[in-house]
Amino acid sequence: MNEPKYSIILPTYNESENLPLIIWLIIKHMENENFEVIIVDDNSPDGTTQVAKELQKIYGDEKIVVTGREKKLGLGSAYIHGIKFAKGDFVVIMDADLSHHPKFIKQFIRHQKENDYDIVTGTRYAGDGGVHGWNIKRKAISRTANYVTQVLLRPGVSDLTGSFRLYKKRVLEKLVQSCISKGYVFQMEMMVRANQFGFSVGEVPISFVDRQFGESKLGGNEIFQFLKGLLYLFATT
Ligand SMILES: Nc1nc2c(ncn2[C@@H]2O[C@H](COP(=O)(O)OP(=O)(O)O)[C@@H](O)[C@H]2O)c(=O)[nH]1
Ligand SMILES: *[C@@H]1O[C@H](CO)[C@@H](O)[C@H](O)[C@H]1NC(C)=O
Ligand SMILES: [Mg+2]
Repeated sequence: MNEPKYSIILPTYNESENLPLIIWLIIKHMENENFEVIIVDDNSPDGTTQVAKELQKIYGDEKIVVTGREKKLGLGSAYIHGIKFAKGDFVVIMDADLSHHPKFIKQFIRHQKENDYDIVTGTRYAGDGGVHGWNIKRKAISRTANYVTQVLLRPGVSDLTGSFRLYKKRVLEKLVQSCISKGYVFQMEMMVRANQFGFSVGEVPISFVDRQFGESKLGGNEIFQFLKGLLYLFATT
């Protein structure tokens, strides 16, 4: 096949209720594309790995790759782990909790092709983009994190803390090698570094919908780590 291949990395922790639906939606919306899904599950106590393996039986191990670590080691390192298994020319990173709708992936692909972008990022903060289902506090945290980063680092991208993106694989590899932060600040650092390296970034407005099942892993410590990471980047770039 001459079509480019897309590797979709899905990091999961306690996503057993969401996984069957997100996989079904990906397969539905990636019709006619050459792709694989790489599930990176950190031995979730709710049995996500077992669900992933069942899905692998249904859809085949060409389409669904199941991998992970012994314990919860964080989102940033889950991406790094997943990339090692990616056989595609492009990597799509998205959450598994249905906050990122797979229907947008084809828009990312189309936009990437138009200008040969190195990265296409979903944005909640431009065009028709938006956030649904978050309370005021969570909206404020996200907006503030985004705004403060815009002011301090001027990366030229409207959504810095989102994680729904498409990357050329070699670009993503270079970025993860050069990123030092872990946790939530990682998404933001990736865009700051992309800007430094001169990678081209396209944007596609997305609607982000808060999860219906399971719990968010964002807590006070993540917010503290984000601020620490942001100040570190501000001081060093
Ligand atoms: N493998 C792995 N996945 C994680 C970890 N932390 C979060 N995730 C997954 O990363 C995605 C985003 O996490 P989520 O808790 O929804 O964050 P939020 O949307 O910012 O509240 C989801 O698919 C989670 O299951 C982790 O430590 N390891
Ligand atoms: C994961 O699920 C288990 C029970 O299935 C629960 O005890 C634990 O707190 C959950 N962890 C997170 C981070 O959601
Ligand atoms: Mg979420």
